[in-house]
Amino acid sequence: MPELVRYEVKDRVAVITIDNPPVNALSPAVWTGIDEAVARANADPAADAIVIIGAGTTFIAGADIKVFDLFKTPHDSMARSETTHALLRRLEDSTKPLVAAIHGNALGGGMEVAMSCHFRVAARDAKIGQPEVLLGIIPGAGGTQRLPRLAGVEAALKMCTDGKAVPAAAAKGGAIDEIVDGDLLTGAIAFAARKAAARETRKTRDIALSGDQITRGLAACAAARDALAKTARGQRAPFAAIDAIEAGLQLGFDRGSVRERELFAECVVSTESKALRHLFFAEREVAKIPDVPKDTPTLEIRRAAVVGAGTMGGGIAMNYANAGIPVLLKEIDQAALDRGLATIRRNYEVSMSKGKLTPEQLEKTLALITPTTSYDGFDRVDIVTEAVFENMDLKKQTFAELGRVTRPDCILASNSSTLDIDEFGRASGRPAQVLGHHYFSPANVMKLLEIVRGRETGKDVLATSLKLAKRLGKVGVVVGNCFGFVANRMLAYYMREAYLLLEEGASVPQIDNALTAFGLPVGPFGMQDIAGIDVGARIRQYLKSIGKSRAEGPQSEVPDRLYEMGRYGQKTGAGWYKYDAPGSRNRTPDPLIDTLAQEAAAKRGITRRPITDDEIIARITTALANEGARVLDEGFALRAGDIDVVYVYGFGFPRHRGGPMFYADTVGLPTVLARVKEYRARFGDYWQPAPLLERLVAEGRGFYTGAAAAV
Ligand code: T1G
Repeated sequence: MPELVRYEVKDRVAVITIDNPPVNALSPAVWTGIDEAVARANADPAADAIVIIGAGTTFIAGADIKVFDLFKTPHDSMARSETTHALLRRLEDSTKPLVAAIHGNALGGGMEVAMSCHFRVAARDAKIGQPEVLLGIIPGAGGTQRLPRLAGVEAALKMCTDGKAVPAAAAKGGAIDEIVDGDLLTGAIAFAARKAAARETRKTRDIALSGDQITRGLAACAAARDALAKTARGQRAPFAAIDAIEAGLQLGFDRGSVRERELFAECVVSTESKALRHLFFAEREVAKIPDVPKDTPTLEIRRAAVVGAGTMGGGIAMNYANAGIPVLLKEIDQAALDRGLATIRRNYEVSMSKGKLTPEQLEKTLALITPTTSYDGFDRVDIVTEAVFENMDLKKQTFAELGRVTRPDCILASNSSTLDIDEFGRASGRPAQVLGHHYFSPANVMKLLEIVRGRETGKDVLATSLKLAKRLGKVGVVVGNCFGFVANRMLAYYMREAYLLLEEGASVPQIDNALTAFGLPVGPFGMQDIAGIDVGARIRQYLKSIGKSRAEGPQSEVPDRLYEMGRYGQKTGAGWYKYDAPGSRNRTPDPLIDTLAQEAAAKRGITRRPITDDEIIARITTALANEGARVLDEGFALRAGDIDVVYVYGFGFPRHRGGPMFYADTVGLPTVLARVKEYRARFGDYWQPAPLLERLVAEGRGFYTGAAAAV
């Protein structure tokens, strides 16, 4: 059994090293090890002071998140928290100076251990933070009580409600006492020895807050609550963090700590926290491809190229330039190229106006994008992303050309959102180098990258794509090659239900508002007006031409009528909504849509009726889960978690609901299946339960749980 907590004495300073790779998480054994080691140091005549440090690349990155699944009731959590709080008080009561030496990250429980030490020194590039709200919990080891005393109430509120890590150097003079340049352990031992010589210790819990600090702190709590009311709708944890900090200000450290434990216990057993913890691990699982070993060799990406400078092509080129990778941007003619470049410059100017970019940085980044109307230089790039019109013949022609003008080991990726990647592989003559890199609009903003695996795509090409996704700041998810892959294949069912609910009696604003209240950033109709109604219409036309449709069941005529009217959405000033002007985001509902819906309903012999928001959510989430079960069963997604990550990053499915598959588990698969059957009886046989859904219910299981009972 490797020693998780090591003890040695150096220059009369006891050095306690936490060694629990990969991130020194606080498992129960680590907690106990720290407790025993500090007690040992206090009793050790050879030591005048104590340093706690992490082995490897980081200090302690928090409690072991997996442990929280053991808490079935708030009581389970309370018992554990009382033990932890008592342990941290013992650290604080150390009679010898106790110093935390921080490198890498001190996060969550790691930061709370550090704050229970008397002093904290850190490497200049270290980070500290309380990211618990990102897991649907709050700091549960005294962080909401000690951080305000060290960093001030305002800073503590920000760190505990947005969960973002802050540079240790920026916290100097507050939570951090000294920045160490050079060897951290040497610097920490010297610092500790100085404190020992001065017989200096300091209990964070005894740092008193003045009346004025408390008054200003309470006002800051109220202001933080108001601000969060807009940004954290439907979530509990950020507000619970404020409640705990406020309790500390009003009741003092000890009773504030009790309130913290109660609030933590409430949060840790919540569905919100289970959903966010699920996503924490699901986001890390997506990078693991069973048949692509971790040590699969990857290709170095030094230069790139993009074919097509439209909305998507331009955004993709920006991703490469933002990552410092020189990129050729090709268009068929100068006019199209100039339009594409103008959009790119406008996007960067918007970032500059928001202070995200300096003029120098703008010009430096733009200089990495080389516009061209020829394939000159394509023989020197490591990857090409094709982003031309979503048309099979045009794309096959492009891949044939790319197969001729690029190096044999060059990766050829397509940004197609629906079409057969293997066709492009065949057209290029080297299918092993071909795969899909499906970005989401706007490509320079949305974090999801669907990496579509073709029948012959090489493992090195897949491994390279996953690594590249991280480098471009994207979350890469490997999916199979079926029509619409994972994201758009399931989206077709989401949109089918939205259109049918409209025909049956709901309105565009009602449906969109129901989904935004559920937690999505935008509803189906607002989303289509942003992406363009024409994009969907052209895909439907292509499918019609090959005798297919995107989703079984009735195809509403309303979106095609809008297309025929030239109402493509924001870009034309009208779509599902009316806009102040083409390109404007200011929208108003348009009664014309209700007329079109009534006409479509009449043609299909439907009697329109009042529809509740609950039915809207139930129909849409059931359609997503049912089709998701098919995608999983057919092997086009490796794990249910991959589907959740696709929807959270591709469409903004609310994180605190865990994604469509996790959400289905919270509803309970027996209920989801019953709904599919109810809808089949009410609306038609196009509602067919996915075989996997039926199997899981029959076996009493969920997508994630052993038991099918609601999570
Ligand atoms: N618990 C368990 N496993 C963890 C973990 C943790 N806290 N942190 C990371 N891992 C695993 C992760 O799943 C992955 O596993 C591997 O470590 C490497 O992680 C009491 C209640 C530190 C910034 O929220 O943000 O303390 O996939 O791929 O990109 O009040 O990990 O290899 O099998 O992310 O270098 C609060 C969570 C906990 C920080 C490093 N702490 N971790 O990023 O590596 S709650 C957090 C991170 C708490 C207290 C409360 C990041 C990182 P595998 P990785 P990375």
